[in-house]
Amino acid sequence: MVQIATARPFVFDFDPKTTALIVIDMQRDFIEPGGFGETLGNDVSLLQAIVPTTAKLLALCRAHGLPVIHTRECHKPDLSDLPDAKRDRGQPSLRIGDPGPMGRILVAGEDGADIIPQVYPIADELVIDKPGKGAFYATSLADHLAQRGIKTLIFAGVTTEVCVQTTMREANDRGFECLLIEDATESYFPAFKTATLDMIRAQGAIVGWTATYAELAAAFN
Ligand code: TIU
Repeated sequence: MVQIATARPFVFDFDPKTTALIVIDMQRDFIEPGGFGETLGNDVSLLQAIVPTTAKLLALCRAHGLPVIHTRECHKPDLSDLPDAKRDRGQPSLRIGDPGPMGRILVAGEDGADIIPQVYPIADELVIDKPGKGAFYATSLADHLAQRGIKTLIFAGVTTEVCVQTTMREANDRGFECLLIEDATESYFPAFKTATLDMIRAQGAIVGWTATYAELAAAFN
């Protein structure tokens, strides 16, 4: 067992043999200018701060043999998996499926929907394309984790209060122990990140635990 004695709200133990890293939606569409995040009116440069730490987290987990799963929020080219409610929500400058500078916004196979090079999947790492904010909705993720006997999930990615928190809550309801790496997740709204970390670990880790990359790395030694 690996133990992070200083995790929040209290000590976090996990068995590396039944633990996977899940990196949520580190896509150009959210992190680079001209993509979905910017069409929603956000300053995407805020998310770039976590890229080096997320890359280190990937290297750490790969070195210790943890399975790595990447997710991408995107839709089929015919948009058959895009609900009208999601397409029509708000007043973005470009809607999902519209052509943008990195290809069609949030569409599978387009440059913008792909993962940024710094944290790109390697070898046989699973990449889950998901039409929703949560990675369990309408995907094979639950079956994949069950087949591999995974009980604990370490979370990273963007954005903290949208796709990361939604997926973490889905996982928590399915019986997984969940740890979010604080400096490998980011929001367009710093106050929302702080609030999300607080609400995840409140009430005795009601959704899960949080720790920094350095705390996780130290625990492996
Ligand atoms: N808008 C926002 O903060 N996030 C998303 O739309 N998707 C993800 O979080 N991946």
